[in-house]
Amino acid sequence: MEVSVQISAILARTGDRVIGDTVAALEQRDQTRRGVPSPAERRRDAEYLLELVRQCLHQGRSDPIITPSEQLAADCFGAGIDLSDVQAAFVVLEDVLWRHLSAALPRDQQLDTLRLVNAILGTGKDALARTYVALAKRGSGTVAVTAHAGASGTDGAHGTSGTGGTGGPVDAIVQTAMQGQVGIITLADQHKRNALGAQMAKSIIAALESLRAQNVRTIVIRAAEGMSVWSAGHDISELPRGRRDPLGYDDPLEGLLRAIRTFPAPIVAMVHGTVWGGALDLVLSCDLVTGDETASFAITPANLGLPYNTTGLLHFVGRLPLNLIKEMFFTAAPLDAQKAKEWMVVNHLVASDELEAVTLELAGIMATKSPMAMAVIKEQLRVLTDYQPIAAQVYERLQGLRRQAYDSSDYLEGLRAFAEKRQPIFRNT
Ligand code: KGJ
Repeated sequence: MEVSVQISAILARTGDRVIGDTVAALEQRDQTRRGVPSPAERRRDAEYLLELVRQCLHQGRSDPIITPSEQLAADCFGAGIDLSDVQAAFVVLEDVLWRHLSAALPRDQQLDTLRLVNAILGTGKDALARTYVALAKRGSGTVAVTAHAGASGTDGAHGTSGTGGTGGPVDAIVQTAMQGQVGIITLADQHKRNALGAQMAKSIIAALESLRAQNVRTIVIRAAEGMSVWSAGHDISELPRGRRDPLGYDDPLEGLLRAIRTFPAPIVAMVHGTVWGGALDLVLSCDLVTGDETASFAITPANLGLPYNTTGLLHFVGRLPLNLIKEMFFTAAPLDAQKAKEWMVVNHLVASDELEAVTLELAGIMATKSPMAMAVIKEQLRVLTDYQPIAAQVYERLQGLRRQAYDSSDYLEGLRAFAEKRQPIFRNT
């Protein structure tokens, strides 16, 4: 039986107890506070939230929880209620549901169930946090918020976004979940092999913002289960066709790299599968890397005739030995998992079936450490490795050399060859 159907059946039997336990846990949590909701109000809220979870399970998607969560955030913001208080009901219900469901389900279905429940309530929490933060930024209680991909949200701040206008983690290209204080960002664009185009980059940035609003302590970035490509790198179809810097400051991938490097908490790249081009820049921009035997890493601008940007090269220089950087850039050949371990591209190389557990354990340890100390150390290390003072004249010379390359016929040939699925023929013109 499908897990969501089975969960619905369990909820039909235990729904009342779930609500009772949720109300009791919230009451206990708020014993010392003043102005808290009455038990009847709590019961009504828990019933409402559980009903939304039921609707999501029924429809096999998490959209039904988005709009009500946005509305809830707007109501609470208007009433001056703290974001963490609003989120408490989601967090507590997640916990209570998990206890009830794991007691009623066989062991082999527990992980899928946990993921499903986390995904649904995570979407609700995302929508809640996104709306609340947007309202707080604008200082008003009236703002239209939309959660769907491609639609314009507040300040461009989408939480999870999907392809083709379907929002919510069940079918979104970027999904977020919280496990304790560890945030998990899952890249799930199987169709484009998690290529890092504008939509994907914006969605990951929005996911970071949403997790930040939930006081995340550590983040894990991973590809969706079953994917053999972690990420195919920059979306090549979105690269400019000559006469414009392909990796300029405003390129969405560049913005994403900055968001990761400046995020004030450790980010772990958990790599199962192959990593290509700009995705390697992303992996190296994360603070730690874990991987399994399927992990491989390639940096491929030489296949496209693309002049990599100086900031990007600095990311590599700050992280890897120069001879390895040169071999990887000049051959564009993937570095296999074992070599990646030897060259310290990955901190931990483990078997596939241990990767998630090892990564979450590592993230969990960091989540218990001082957030302030970690944030400042991360920023110090970034500043120490990101900046290389060069004279304006020297930088302009490098830009001029790069311009010759991206204005060349070879660059266009590289892009054409990729689109036509053939080897490029470079003529050095
Ligand atoms: N950009 C845009 N579309 C992509 C990309 C990409 N990077 N990678 C894959 N796709 C599209 C393909 O065109 C296919 O579209 C679909 O995803 C599945 O790919 O033909 P369509 O279905 O419309 P494919 O090749 O059929 O999948 P696999 O056989 O599983 O191979 C996966 C690979 C990742 C090995 C393969 O797609 C590949 O080699 N992709 C390009 C990898 C790469 O060199 N990326 C680096 C891009 N360059 C950079 O990031 C940068 C910054 N750079 O400086 O070079």
